[in-house]
Amino acid sequence: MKNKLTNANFPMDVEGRVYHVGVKRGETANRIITVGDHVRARRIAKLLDGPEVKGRTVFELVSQRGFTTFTGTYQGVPVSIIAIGMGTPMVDFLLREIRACVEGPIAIIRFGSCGSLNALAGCGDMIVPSGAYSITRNYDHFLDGHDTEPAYHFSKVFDADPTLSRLLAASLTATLTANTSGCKVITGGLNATADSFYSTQGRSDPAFRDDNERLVEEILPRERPGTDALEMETAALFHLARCANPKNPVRAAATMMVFANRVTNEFITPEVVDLLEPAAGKAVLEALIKVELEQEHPEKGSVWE
Ligand code: R1P
Ligand code: URA
Repeated sequence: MKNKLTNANFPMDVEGRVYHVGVKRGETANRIITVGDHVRARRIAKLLDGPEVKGRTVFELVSQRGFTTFTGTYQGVPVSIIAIGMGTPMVDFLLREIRACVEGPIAIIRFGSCGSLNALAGCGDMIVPSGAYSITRNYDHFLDGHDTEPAYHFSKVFDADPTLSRLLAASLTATLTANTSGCKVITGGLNATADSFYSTQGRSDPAFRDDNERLVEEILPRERPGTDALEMETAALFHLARCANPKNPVRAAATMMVFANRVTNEFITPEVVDLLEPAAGKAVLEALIKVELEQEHPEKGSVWE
């Protein structure tokens, strides 16, 4: 951060740039795709309208805290693609700080990767969950005398926006059937958002005590049947969208590429990712521009005008 910050409650610099994402008003659109990986974000940004449409290149900003924002138009509609890195705190930074920079309703789609718990969702398939919940490690369980407490906590389910999810599933089905061989789109199940790639996703690691041997195969299917995907951000997004002030709503949906199949223990190859990411990215953009948003407020002097 180059400039002095004002307001300790919600820090911004003198230009109005938010503290972690680094953007200011006019640099992010009401329609947003969020991903973990900045390489994926750049791949999707390549699909945005070129200078021949608006006479300017796509806006790009890498913040000091590792958020990468691209803003431009897709088929003439303003959109932003924002890479946030990994984990639920990054979702919290993203949504709160973008909210402070965007007037009116927000539509946001997370386009991530996941581990699949569904034998029918193999590596290279896409999942569109109807809702998401969190799995968090109960630190107390690991204290002496507390091991009768459960080691992992399951939240209740937070729903995806049904309209945005339907548009997303339809767009993925249409685009991927045309572009990639044999990719399936799995809808209607749940997504589990874990606070670790390792312990809370049931991966064994002899270097640490995790008490997670029964987590994925036994406890999770009993606690939350119908779970298709395990990843690290979506429940935070759906939860915070639900908590948004209804005067300024946030509509959130998600799709995940299956990178790991936890039933068969397979991992996706880089060649399949190279094929899938741009094709699915295009489908996500197409769903995002279709959703109706009341009172979209184009900022004066915004980077897409
Ligand atoms: C773990 O490898 C990361 O991959 C998944 C998880 O949610 C976690 O962020 O999503 P992204 O590929 O979007 O980062
Ligand atoms: N992302 C995750 O969080 N878990 C996986 O197994 C694969 C991708």
